[in-house]
Amino acid sequence: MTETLTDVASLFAEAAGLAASALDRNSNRSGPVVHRLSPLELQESLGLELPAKGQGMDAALELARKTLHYSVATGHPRFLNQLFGGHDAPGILGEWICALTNTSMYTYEAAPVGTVVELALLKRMSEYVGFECGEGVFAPGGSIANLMAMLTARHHYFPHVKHDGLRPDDQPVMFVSAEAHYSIARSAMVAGIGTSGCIEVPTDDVGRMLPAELEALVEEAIRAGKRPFMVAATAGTTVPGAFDPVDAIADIAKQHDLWLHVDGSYGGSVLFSAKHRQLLKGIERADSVTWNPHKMMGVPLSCAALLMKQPGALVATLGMNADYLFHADAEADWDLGDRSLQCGRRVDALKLWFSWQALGDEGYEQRVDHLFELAEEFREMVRSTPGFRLIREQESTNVCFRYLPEEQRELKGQARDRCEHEATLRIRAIMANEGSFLVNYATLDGAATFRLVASNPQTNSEDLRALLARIQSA
Ligand code: ABU
Repeated sequence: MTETLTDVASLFAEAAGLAASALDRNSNRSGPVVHRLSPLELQESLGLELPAKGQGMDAALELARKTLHYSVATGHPRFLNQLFGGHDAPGILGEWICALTNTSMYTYEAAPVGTVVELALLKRMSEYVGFECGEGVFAPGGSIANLMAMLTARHHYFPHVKHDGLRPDDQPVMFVSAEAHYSIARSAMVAGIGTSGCIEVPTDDVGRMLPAELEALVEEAIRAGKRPFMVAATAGTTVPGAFDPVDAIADIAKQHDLWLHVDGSYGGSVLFSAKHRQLLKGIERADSVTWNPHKMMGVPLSCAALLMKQPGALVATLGMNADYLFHADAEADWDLGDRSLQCGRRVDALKLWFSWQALGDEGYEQRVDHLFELAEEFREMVRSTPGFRLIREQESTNVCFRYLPEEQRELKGQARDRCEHEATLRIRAIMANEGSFLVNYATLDGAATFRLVASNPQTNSEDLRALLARIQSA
């Protein structure tokens, strides 16, 4: 296939039109969130055979149309399913430029703009956390950022592991709330600590780690001959959006010489909000923090950062000094490659840079405050609508609730829970199949529970009322 400049120019002119219509779909609230097909139907509709003979650029445009048609409109105001939502046009432009520049973040030489932009963003985010001379690195998501934090903590207390591996008498254990993200236990598995060395700390009735339980478990582990080395607090748990009491946990970490990590993948963005920032009180006492701008800040996926209090800790842990790539030249200090678990790495910082320039700190603060207000408005609707009840009462952008159909309202206790469980599963499936709303669910207190996430500032009262009405009618 020969590619002429005109072909490329017309491809991207068409693509710009497609992008505009895709974003337009997000303002049509009565249109579907998804044109849902079964996996087999979707395979058929997409036509997945790969041709022996190239089909030219028009084929790419046709694939773009199909991809957009069958993809979930995650920017739609009735997509309430994940910890992200909405769309961010400057961020999308940043993502395009990332693809156009097609480079990798290991060296300043290969990615000069990405390097200085990433460093500037890490500095600003560190300032928000309260790390005076902090540093960090961007990661492909919160899970990998949490893993790098755990490896760094392990290196701090067990530096011999880098070369020799764990010794039988090391016995490292770490602590995390029972409602934390599964990536922490998986990181313990990858780091050689084992999932049994990832000790779950009980939570209170809104899902926050109980510091007294943490202290008791740390002491119990010491008595059992283990070496507690880390506690991971969560700022914004995945299901109810709970914020662990970081300040109280930091006291225990200090007393027992534990590395304190805060998984703020979801809730880190609350640092922008003067009104809600107290939820993260004490975060500046952490040794490391994960913060994903692709969640509450609405930056396109994936955009996640690991922030470290101690400069140099990441390179000490992960650095491999591959001299064919990292040359000892005048710019070597600018190379970010040895801070990361990855070698090839996308320039995810660009889209955050574009987005932050467009919105500013104030724009993010307004966004975060608005999402909290939206969630509270929905909580009030749930409280005041017969048949609905909240399963967690708390300050968060997540709302966990269940519905009991009218003819079952006499039920109590476990019978009521069972009925609500069935209703959640069946009603959710109806809405997902018709594409009217996508709202996720999780098991809370033993029964399936809707988890609505206020993640898109375009979602409004009309959408929230329509959701309750659709749940009732379904
Ligand atoms: N990384 C956790 C995301 C899960 C969710 O969006 O619900």
